Amino acid sequence: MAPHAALAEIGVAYELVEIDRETAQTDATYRSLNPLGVVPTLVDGDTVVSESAAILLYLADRYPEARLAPEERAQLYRWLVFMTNTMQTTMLRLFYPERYGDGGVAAHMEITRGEAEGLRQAIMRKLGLQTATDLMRYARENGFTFGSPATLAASRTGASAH
Ligand SMILES: N[C@@H](CCC(=O)N[C@@H](CS)C(=O)NCC(=O)O)C(=O)O
Repeated sequence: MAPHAALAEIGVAYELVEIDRETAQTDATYRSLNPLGVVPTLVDGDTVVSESAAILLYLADRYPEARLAPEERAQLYRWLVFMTNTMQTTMLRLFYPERYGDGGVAAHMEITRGEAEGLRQAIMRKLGLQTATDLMRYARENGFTFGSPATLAASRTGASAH
């Protein structure tokens, strides 16, 4: 919804494609754009961006004349990250409680572990990588530092599995 509102505010022409949950989860074409099978995804020519916060930052950079982002970026980053890291994850638990089980702590941990492993596999598959060593090579070749969020996200979970 936020990326949609941002596009409307920018005033650029766009096509809104509604994707239902079932399609997002099962359609191979959609999953090639968004490996987790969730919405939203922005396709802008050859550029594909998922994650609402990333889409908003991308649009702010792409259309500076729309002044979506303040000059002073620190508070923008803070609130965007808070919304997607903290607020959104809490809301997802509210919207999809069944995903977290009703069988106590052990069952909850098992579900969460499976979810973390699913995320790790989706990242590695999307990047075409197998091992943590491949990931380090990928990071080096693409100009990511070890501290960049993408590298950290994949390596945190990846390192323990390889
Ligand atoms: N962190 C992602 C979360 C994406 C997300 O979970 N989207 C929800 C809709 S708000 C979704 O597609 N849910 C369907 C599902 O999880 O099956 C983002 O900000 O884009």
